[in-house]
Amino acid sequence: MNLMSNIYPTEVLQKIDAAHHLHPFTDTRALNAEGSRVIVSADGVWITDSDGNRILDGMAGLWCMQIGYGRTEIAAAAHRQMLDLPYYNTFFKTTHPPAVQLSEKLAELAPAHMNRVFFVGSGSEANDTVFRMVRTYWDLMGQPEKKTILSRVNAYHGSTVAAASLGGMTTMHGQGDLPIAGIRHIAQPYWFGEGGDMDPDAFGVWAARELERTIDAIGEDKVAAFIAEPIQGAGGVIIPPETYWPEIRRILNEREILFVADEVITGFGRLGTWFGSDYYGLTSDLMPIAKGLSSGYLPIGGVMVADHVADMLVDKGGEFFHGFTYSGHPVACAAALENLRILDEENIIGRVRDETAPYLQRQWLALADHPLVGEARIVGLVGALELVPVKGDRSARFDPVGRVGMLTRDISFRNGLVMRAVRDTMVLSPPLVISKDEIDMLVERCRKSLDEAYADLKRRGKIGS
Ligand code: PXG
Repeated sequence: MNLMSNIYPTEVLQKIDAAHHLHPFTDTRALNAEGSRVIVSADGVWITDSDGNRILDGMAGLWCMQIGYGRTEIAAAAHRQMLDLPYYNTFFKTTHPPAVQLSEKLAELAPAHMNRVFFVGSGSEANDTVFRMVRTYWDLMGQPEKKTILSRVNAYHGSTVAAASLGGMTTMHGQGDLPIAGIRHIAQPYWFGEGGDMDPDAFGVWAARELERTIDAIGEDKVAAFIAEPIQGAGGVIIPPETYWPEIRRILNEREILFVADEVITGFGRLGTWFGSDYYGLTSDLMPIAKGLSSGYLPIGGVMVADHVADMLVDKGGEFFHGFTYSGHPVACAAALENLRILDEENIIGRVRDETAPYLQRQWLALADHPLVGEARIVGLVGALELVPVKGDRSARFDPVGRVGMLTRDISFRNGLVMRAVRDTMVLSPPLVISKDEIDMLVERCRKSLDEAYADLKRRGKIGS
């Protein structure tokens, strides 16, 4: 092996990176002034940087590393597949065994009414596929005027043009004149930030009824679909009040629109169930998946399609003019299959549900007693802490928004724990294989980081009395 990390010291790598590498979602100028952290290896839930620091990865990479780093079985499966057939497309009346097997396995794991999958390379491609499939479906149903897709403020559905438009991130919309036409964003079920004087249950119903009000305002005959993450991840781990999904279910049952459950983060065990839809009892028509499908070992995603939609597309649709060079890439499919085998045979998701999620939950919710924390919330192995300047006052915000989150994130990194900050909300999504000992370490490092951030703010007169 002749990796650069074995040859060059950190500063040299950082310098080359600064000169040639444009990072995603990054202020490159600010990053280059600081220098990137160089990650060179990883094992289990631990990543190692080029200076030899071992850091607990509380974000599972980018919400994707379900089975933990360093599983040689995946490397072996990819290696075997590369030797047999490193690439072939699935366009021209061809297929190959890994794509066949993975589609069968996904049909087995997905809810019973979903038996077909369209393969793509990422979650963003999955949602661009959703956008075209939804409209094509209504065209085939003889209702081409049903075009508007409803989504939510602060949703994240990806970075391509349609996916970013479906998403509800205003900062993203500001770059490139998005959203594209035909998409409307309704309220998110974010009680802590936007619940006002309502209690969580009342707010959950109110936010859900935004869907109903918007369908009625636009006209049901013009609305094609509603897309939503079971729990908004990148938006700050927005766990809806308990009343939200039941009320959405009622509305969807009464209206003839498609429901798209974006399972890119909540799929493959994050909530202690195979899919977030299983956790919340949701029945969707289309289900974008990615991330945990391969535990990030190789890029792959898909759209699971409900039988009634697939039948329409297949029986009446003729050719669907859509697809990617890497749709069903054989090596990515082989890695995904091995990942699903490991998740399944090692009962990793059952262990999350019965052992590690309840164990983490107890300790995570106890962080709510910290003077910097306004709310702690968690479902399965995905959680958030709301950092606040005034405990007990949900309307108080740090000024400027986001700086305290960033400060706490940097401190946490130095303390050997990756947490992410979304504005001033700390988010957590560790690998599903995290052990109880590692959870103890995670929470201890988290609390230490909160203490240090709090002390720093206090010293500078930014918080408290
Ligand atoms: N849907 C959801 C729900 C996602 O979280 C995508 C679609 C897009 O997937 P791809 O594979 O195209 O990235 C995502 C991705 C963050 C962050 O900062 C989150 C994602 C991606 C990048 C950064 O939390 N989620």
